[in-house]
Amino acid sequence: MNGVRLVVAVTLLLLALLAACSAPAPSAPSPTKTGMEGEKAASPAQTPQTQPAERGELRFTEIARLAQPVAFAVRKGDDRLYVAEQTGRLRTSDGDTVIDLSGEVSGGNEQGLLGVAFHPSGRWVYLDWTDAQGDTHVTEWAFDGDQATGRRDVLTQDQPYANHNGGQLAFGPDGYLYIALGDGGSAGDPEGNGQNLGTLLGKILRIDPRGGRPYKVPDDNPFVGKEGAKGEIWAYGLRNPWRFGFDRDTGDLWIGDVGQNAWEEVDYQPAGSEGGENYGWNVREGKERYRGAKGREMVDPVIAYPLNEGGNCSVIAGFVYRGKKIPWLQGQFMYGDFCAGWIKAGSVDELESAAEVGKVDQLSSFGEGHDGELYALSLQGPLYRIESG
Ligand SMILES: [Ca+2]
Repeated sequence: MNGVRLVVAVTLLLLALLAACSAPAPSAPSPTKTGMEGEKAASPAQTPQTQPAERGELRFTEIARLAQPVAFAVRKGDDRLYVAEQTGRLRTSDGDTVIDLSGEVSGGNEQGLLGVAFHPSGRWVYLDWTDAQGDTHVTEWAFDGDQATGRRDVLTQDQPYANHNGGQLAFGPDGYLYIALGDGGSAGDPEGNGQNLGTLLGKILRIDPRGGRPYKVPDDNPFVGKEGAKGEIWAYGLRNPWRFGFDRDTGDLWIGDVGQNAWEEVDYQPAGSEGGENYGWNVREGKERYRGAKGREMVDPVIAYPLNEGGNCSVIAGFVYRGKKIPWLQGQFMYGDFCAGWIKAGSVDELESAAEVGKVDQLSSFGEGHDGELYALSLQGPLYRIESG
C-alpha cells in the first residue's frame, strides 16, 4: 500500500513540476508520462491530489533499545550510530559499549552523561558529563582502531546546583567544538549567570580542543581580549540549552533553550554570525520580560511556545532535514517537547506554521546520520529512525 501511494505521490509531484515548467524537459519524456500528463492537464478536478506530496506522514522505526539514551553522534568512516546513555555509557547502535562512565557520573534528573561529539576527523570523541560532585566535564578520548583510549579532560566547570547543565556537544562547520552550558541551576538564575560574561554558565562555548592544552580559544571568538569576559563564550543569555544543532547545508545554528515558568524557545543564529548573540535569559523568557528591562541587543527566539500547556515541559531541538528519503520534509526544521512528546516540522521561512508530524514519548534528542537522515531518541530506551510513513 505504502509503495503504491509513494509511486502515485512521486508521479504526481513530477507531473506538477513538469506542468509548471515552460521549457521542455531535458530528457525525452516516456510515452507513459506524456499520456498521464495529458490526462492530468485535461482534468483540473484531480489537482487536489497533488497535495499529499507536500506533507506526508512519518514513521518512527525502532532500530535499537538502550538505557536512557540522551545524545547521538556519528563518526567519519564508520557506519555505526553512537548513543550516549544518561547512566554513563557510550554505546553503538549494535550494542557495543565504547566508553563506560557509569561508575563516575552523578544521577540527578539533569545529570549524568549528557552529550557526545566526534572530531570531524573521527580520531577523537568528546563526552559531556557530570561527576559525583555534579560538576561538568568535557572529556576527550582518542580512538585506536575501535578502542577509546588516551582519556583527558578538556574543560571542567563547577556547577552550583544540580539542574541546568546543558550538555550538548557538536563540531561546527568551522571545525570548532561548541559546548552548551546551562545557567548553573536552581530557578530564575539566582546568580545572574546568563547575562554575566565572566562565567561560562548560561552560554554556548566555542573552542579548539586540539589546538592547545587543554584547548585553544579561537582568536576570532567574540569576547577575546574583552576585560572581565571569558574568551570561550560564543553566545550567551541561555538558561538550559539542552540541545542545539547546525544545519549541514547552511551552517545555521538552532538552539533549543528550556524555559522557566512560561515559555519554551528555539533560538537561531545565522551562519554568517560572528558570535556574541545575547539570547536574553534571565531578563527575557521567550519573547516576554522575565525581570528587568530588555537590553537593546537581545535576540528574541524564532519559536516560543507555552510551557505547562498540553503537557509541554522542555523543548528538544532540532535539525533542518537535509536527507533524501523524505522529499516533502526537505528544508524543514524539526523539533519537539520532552513531556508532551509531539514532534513538529515546518519550513524555516514559516516556523509559525510548523505542524505535528509525529509523537515520541519522553523525546530526549534528535540525531543526524551521515546521509542527513534523522533519528529520535526516547529516554525510555528506543532509538528511532525517522522514515516516510
Ligand atoms: Ca531567550
